[in-house]
Parts: sequence; structure tokens; C-alpha cells
Amino acid sequence: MKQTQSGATKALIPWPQLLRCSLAFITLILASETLAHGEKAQQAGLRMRTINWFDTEISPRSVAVNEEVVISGKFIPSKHWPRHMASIEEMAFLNVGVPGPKFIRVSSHVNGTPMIRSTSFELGKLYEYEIVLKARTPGRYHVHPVMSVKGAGPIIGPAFWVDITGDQADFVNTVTTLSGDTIDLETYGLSTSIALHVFWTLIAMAWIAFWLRNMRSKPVIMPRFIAVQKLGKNRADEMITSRESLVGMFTVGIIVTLIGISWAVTEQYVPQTIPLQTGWVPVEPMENPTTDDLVKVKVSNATYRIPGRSFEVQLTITNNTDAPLRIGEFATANIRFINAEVLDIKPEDPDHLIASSSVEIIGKPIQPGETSVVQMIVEDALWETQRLTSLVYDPDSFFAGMLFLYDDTGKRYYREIAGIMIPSFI
Ligand SMILES: [Cu+2]
Repeated sequence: MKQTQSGATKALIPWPQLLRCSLAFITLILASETLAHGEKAQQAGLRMRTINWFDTEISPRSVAVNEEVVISGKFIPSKHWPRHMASIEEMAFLNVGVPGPKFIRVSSHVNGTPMIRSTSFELGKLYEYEIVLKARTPGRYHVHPVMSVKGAGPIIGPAFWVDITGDQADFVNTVTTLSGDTIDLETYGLSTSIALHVFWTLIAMAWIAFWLRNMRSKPVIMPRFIAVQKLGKNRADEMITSRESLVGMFTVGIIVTLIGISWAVTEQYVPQTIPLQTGWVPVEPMENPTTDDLVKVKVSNATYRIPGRSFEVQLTITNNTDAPLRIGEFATANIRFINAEVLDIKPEDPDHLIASSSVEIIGKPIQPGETSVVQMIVEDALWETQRLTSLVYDPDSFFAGMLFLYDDTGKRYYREIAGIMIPSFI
């Protein structure tokens, strides 16, 4: 008998669970800390056709706790914003992408307008932003500008690594309120908040315990629902005793009284309060210094050759400036594809999405007053590693990106280009 029992026990050892646990443990040991933001998880089409971020700069990249970091740059919301997605023309908020409250935001501006509130942006227009942060928690963080678009979610911009040194205990986060008091936002109201949470949790638990007190004799939760269904709508009240009704009314009375007292106490200590400001503020777009009249670009025949990881597009460019123009860069989905013959830009770290020699131009520089056809070939492994190739498998294989042209004095002209991308499997 004993033997059978021990045999049965042996058979009960949950091997699959054990295996799963060990695998999870091994993964935990082997996996490095998760630092990325899932930049490439978003659909390629969405990353290419939402916001064209450029001139992104974060400085300084190494600061001590309490020191400031400035994120600045420009963006042009794509004229080809996907129609199935909520638009930036409705409601958007300029934000920062870092894992947790490692910084506090001191200020943020778009075209000089303070961005405490939400706003909306016009498609195809130029905006310049600046966000000032103050370092809070020591560590190394990948810092991105982010645009939170209502209904569409966060649209992440290019990133740089920022190191924060020092000790969080030294962090100072004091503000002077409109009534002239100086408060420490790191601890202000914290004990009251914790006490209120504990207090209301206890009341909630007591309330639930009261209804569960004789669950052996009376059905609760789903069995109660079934019992009510059986009794019918008109007789459902029969399940509640007069004592229970009395306790219910008493509880409502107590809660309303407590809320009233809390309100009176708050009024006593903080007589002047204004609600959190969450409105909408208009932002005027900037004047684009390189208007369509100066440089016109027409896209025809865009193909993506899968085996060569190469994107080819034929462009008809009209140069109305007074100097010859050459293509220096094609930027899309936060990746900068560079023509090494025109620009010398190298990635600063392995996560910096720059392909420093990936653009080849077949055709001569476009002379002033001329319209000519050039072939642009953009070839790099980043198409694959950043999962832009998935565009080919989209029901809407439409690409967009920024084309940067330079004259021989280094003056820059930019345009958004877009079109249908046809895949080539050979
Ligand atoms: Cu990141």
C-alpha cells in the first residue's frame, strides 16, 4: 500500500511546470536588462509615414543628478499620415521616452509655445521643439522625444544614450506655489496619500468581508448571480435581509460623511486650489526656409529588392536655387541613410541609426534652373534589422521619408518624398 502511494506521488511531480520554471530561471539569468523601447516593434508603414523627426540633438549626454539635459530638434508630420490611424491634427502631446521617472521635465516648447498642454499639428508643416529635463535617478538611459497622439499612441523619435551620475538622495525638486510656499515635490503629500489609500482599502475589505461572512450558507458572487436569475427579477430582493439593508445604508452614510469631513479638512489646510491644466493650446507652424518653389521633387518607380536589401527610387528634381544640388541624405523611420560623397556622418553608438555610406546616386548634380531625373539607391542592413522590409507585406506598401539636398556651400534643402513601393523578390 505504502509503495503504491509513493508511486502515485512520484507520478504527481509536475514535470512540465518544473521544466517551465527552470527555463524561465535560465532566461532570467542569461537575459540582459531590457533597455530598448520596442522602437522597431511598430509597423514599418506607420514609422515611415507619421512623423519625420530630424536634427535631433540631446546634450549634454553625461550629467550629474540635478543637472539639466536639453532635447531639441525639428519635425514635420507626414503629409501621408495613414488614414486608418488617429491623426496628429486632432490632439497630440510632446513627451519624452525614458524607462520611468529618471528625469523631471523643467520645460518644453514647440515653436516657442509652452507645451504644458496638448495641441495639434498640421501635416507637412515644420515644427521646432525643445525639452529641458533635470536628471533625477543615476543610470544609463536611452532618451527619445515622443509624440503622444490621441487615439494612436506614442510615436517615438530618434534617441541618444544619456548617463546620469551621482546619488538620487541629492535630488532637489522644490517649487514655489502660487501662494508663495516652497514645497518638495518628491515628498509633498506622500504620507497623506499613503494613509488615504490604506484607509479606503480597509473600508473596502471590511465591506467585502461583510458580504462573504456566511458564504457557506448563502451564495455569493457567481452562485448568487445564478440564484438571482432563478428567483426572477421581482423576487431578487428577498435574498437581502433587513439587517444587511441596514448595514448598507449605514455604510453609505459613513462614506458620505467621511468624504464631507475630508473636503472640509482640505479646505482648511489648502484653501486655494486650481485644477490640473489639461487644455489645448494652438501652435503656429514655422516658415519652412526651403519652400516647394525652390526645389521640386517627384517620385516615380520605387522598388525594394529583398535579396539585396536595397531600395531604389527614381526622382525628378527641379532646382530653382542658384547653385547645383546633390542628395546628401534620405531619412525614414528614424534611420538616416547617408550619401558619403556629400556628408560625413558616423553613428555615435551601436544604437544610433545611421547608415553612413548607404546612398548611391546615379545621375549628375542638378544644375540651377534645371529639371533632371536621378536614380537613388539606398542599400543597408538596417532595412532588415530595423524591420522596415515588412512594408513589402503590408496591404498598403507605401513609403515616405525626408530627402535632404545640399548645394556646394553646404546649404540644405529638404522635402518629404512618398510613393508606392513595389517589392522585387529576385
Ligand atoms: Cu530607446
